[in-house]
Amino acid sequence: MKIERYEQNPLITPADVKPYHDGFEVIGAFNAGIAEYNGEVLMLLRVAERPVSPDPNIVLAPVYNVDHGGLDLIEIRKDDDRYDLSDPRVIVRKENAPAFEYLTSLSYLRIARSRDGHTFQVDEQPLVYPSQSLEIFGIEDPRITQIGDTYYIYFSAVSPVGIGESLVSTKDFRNITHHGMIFGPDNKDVLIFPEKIGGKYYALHRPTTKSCGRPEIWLAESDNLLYWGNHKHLLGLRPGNWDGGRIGGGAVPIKTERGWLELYHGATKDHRYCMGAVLLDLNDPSKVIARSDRPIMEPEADYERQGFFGEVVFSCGALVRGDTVAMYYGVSDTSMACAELSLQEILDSLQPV
Ligand code: MAN
Repeated sequence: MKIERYEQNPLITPADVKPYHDGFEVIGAFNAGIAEYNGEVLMLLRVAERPVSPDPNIVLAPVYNVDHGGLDLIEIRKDDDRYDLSDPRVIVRKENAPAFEYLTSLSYLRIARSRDGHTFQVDEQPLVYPSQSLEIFGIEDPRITQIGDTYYIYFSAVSPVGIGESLVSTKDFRNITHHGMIFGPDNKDVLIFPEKIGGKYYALHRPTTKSCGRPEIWLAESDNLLYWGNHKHLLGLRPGNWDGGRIGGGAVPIKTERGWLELYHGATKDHRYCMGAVLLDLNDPSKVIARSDRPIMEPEADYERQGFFGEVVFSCGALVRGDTVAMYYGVSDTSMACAELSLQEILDSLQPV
C-alpha cells in the first residue's frame, strides 16, 4: 500500500506547545481529533503535561481538584515498594495491579490550526479542560463528528472510578456545552457516525470487560446522541496477529459506495499499535463486509518507533478529498503526524469476512 508521510512530520511535537500550567512540562501533543472549520484544519490535540519534580526521588501525580478548580500534586517516593513505576504512563499500587492509582501526567484538549493541513499553530488556551469529578485524572483521545452545524467532541474521561467516554458539543470551537458521560466505565474509542442510518445515530465503542470477554469493538444506536442502546458486539481480536491484543475505533467512519470504512487501531499483547481498516454495510453497520488482513500502516519512521511510549501509530481522525485520505495520527504517545493513502487502495486491500 502506498503511504505518503508528510515531509513536515512530525507536525506538532511537545516542543511546539507552551505548558498551560506553571512548573509543568509538555510531554505529549498527540492523538488529536480532526475537524474542518472556517476554512481551517483543526487538530484537537491531547496535550499531556507533567509536573516537574524538584526532587529526583519523587514522582508527582497531577489530579484536578473540583473544589478549587486547580491541580493537586500527589507525591510518590520512587523507592516506595508498594508502587510499580515501570510503565511511564501510570503509577500502579502493586496490590491493585494492573489497575493504576494515578497517571503521571494530566491530559486536556487544545486546538492546533492550519490553513494547508501541513503547518499548524497551537492555541494559547485549552478548548476542553477537566471540569468534573469524572475527569480529575484528565481527558484524552478526542474524536470529532460534524453533524449539521454542530461538532460533537467525545473523549475518554479518566478518574479513580474508571475511564468512560464523555461528550461536549460546539458550533464555533469557542463555546462548548458539556453533555456528561455517554458510555460508562470502562470504555474508550467511541466514534459517532456522521449521519443517521435508517433513522438512528450509530456509534462504535470499546468496552474493556473484566469478568470475561476482551477489548473489542462494539456498536450502539441512539435517537439523540446522548442515550445509547441495542449494543452489539461488532469486531473481535485476532489472537497472535497485529490486532490480537486490543482493538478500537480510530477515525470517524468514512462513507463510501462500498460501505462505511472504519480506520481502526490494533495492538499486539506487547502494545505495538498499527492501523487497519474494516468495511461495514451502508444500511446496517452491524454487518461486517471486509477487513484488513495486514495493517494499512505500522510504526516505521523513527518518530513512530521512539518516544514517550514507542511503536505506536494511533489515528483519531482523517480528512477525505476525492481518493485521498489524509490520516492524521498520534505517534509514540508524543507527537502528531499525517500520511496520505488512497481510498481505493485501502478498499481493494480488504479481505471479505
Ligand atoms: C493507558 C494509556 C495512557 C492513558 C491511560 C488512561 O494507560 O492509554 O496514555 O492515560 O490508559 O486512559
